[in-house]
Amino acid sequence: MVTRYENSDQLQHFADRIRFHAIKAMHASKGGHVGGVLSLCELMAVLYGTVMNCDPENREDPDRDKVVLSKGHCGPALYSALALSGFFPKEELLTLNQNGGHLPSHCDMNKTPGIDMTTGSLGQGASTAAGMALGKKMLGRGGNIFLILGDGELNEGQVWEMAMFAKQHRLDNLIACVDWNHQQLDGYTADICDMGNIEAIFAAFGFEAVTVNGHDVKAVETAIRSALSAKNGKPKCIVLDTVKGKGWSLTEGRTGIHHIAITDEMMAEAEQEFAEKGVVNK
Ligand SMILES: Cc1ncc(C[n+]2csc(CCOP(=O)(O)OP(=O)(O)O)c2C)c(N)n1
Repeated sequence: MVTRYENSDQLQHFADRIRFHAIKAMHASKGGHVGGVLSLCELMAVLYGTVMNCDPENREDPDRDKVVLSKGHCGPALYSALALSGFFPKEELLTLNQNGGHLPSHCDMNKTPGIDMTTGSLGQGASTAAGMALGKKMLGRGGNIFLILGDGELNEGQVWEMAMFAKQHRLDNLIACVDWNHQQLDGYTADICDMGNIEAIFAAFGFEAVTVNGHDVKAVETAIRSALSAKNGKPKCIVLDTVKGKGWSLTEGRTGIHHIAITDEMMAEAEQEFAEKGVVNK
């Protein structure tokens, strides 16, 4: 049975462990999408640590919850959460992006235990998630689909085709979580193609939408539980106000950290920083 975390301190500690092991994995693979991985860790902790009905022992349950990480370049955050939840040994995290391994840089449902949809081409996970949510409805199945989008990804028109579809089909089992870390590949989202008020746009498309501090595990959990309880025919959107590179002093809030190499020296600094939080190799 997967570990359930009962209070905010435990959930935050789980988020810190997810963060540290994701950094270790990206160091082993000589680099990764560090910024967008680290902004996701509190969401991952809340999903796998408390709210989701999903664990290694019920993978075949057709009524379980599923995750579509549409910003699939941030796979290491999800891999770290899965490994620490018992889907595969955490030592395998160190095989990230190696030929013949189970952990490609972007998510692949045919390679990694616990990955529910193959992603990486931005926008496409939105459509597959809506299709999965509709499938559950058509088959009379329980469970929910958690779709995780990047704020830069919202520039993809396919996301808004999904939004129209989700409203039309009354997909109240679809919860879109937007990692609003304010940056995309090469700059601030507001400078490249500003989406304005993300919550308001999703609301205009017929979603029940809310914005919360994406690094406050209690706020994230409350928003998700509220979304799960409102079976009113409306798809849900939770905009997570986050910081790119969160939780590591070398990257938090900086620019130019979308994809970086992690040197041995940087890793040594991370080991020390996370040891001070009580999070090394646990
Ligand atoms: C269709 C498509 N175009 C371009 C890319 C290359 N790409 C990878 S990440 C990224 C930026 C995504 O920004 P955002 O969604 O904000 O992600 P985050 O900042 O959280 O990493 C781009 C353009 C891609 N993966 N898919």
